[in-house]
Amino acid sequence: MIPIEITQGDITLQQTDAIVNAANTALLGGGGVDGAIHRAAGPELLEECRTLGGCPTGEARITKGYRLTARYVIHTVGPVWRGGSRGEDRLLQSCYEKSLGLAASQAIRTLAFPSISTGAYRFPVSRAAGIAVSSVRDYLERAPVIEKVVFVCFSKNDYDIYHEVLKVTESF
Ligand code: AR6
Repeated sequence: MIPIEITQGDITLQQTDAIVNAANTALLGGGGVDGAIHRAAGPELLEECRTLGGCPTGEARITKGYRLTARYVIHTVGPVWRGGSRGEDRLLQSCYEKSLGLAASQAIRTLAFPSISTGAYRFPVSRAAGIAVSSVRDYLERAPVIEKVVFVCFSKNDYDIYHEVLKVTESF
């Protein structure tokens, strides 16, 4: 059984070792989940982010979690949706893989993801959920060092979509 869970709520309240932030290339905060994580972690998070020099789309960087319960924040930059033929799927998959790779290298055992790129960056949520679930599943099969991944959906609608995707892929 692959250890993937889906929950509805606020990712800043997760009790996992690390939470993933859907950031932008500057890594200096923003709206949506990025804003919520920076508010909850406190100003030291921005200070550390300033030392990182940004992050390209599809890559990930790690910082401490400061006032969060999570000990680490993994910042990844999802693609802006531009119709689907500009490498968006591959870049989104890379966000999940790079985040998991960083987590594994830091001995992080439990990790929570938001629905990367599906807010301000307008990636269609069903398509993004399919990529999220298959990327995480493939990675966990190859690298079982991660014990649990939680997808934290902000809305009930997103929660239902992720659930459906997980159910469909589990039956294969
Ligand atoms: N917990 C979990 N999910 C959340 C939370 C929260 N507290 N708040 C929002 N979401 P978005 P993106 C959901 O826009 O599309 C930022 O300004 C939200 O409902 O946060 O990757 C960055 O700085 C949606 O389902 O990220 C970038 O500039 C999901 O998180 C840009 O937005 C992602 O929405 C990144 O855009």
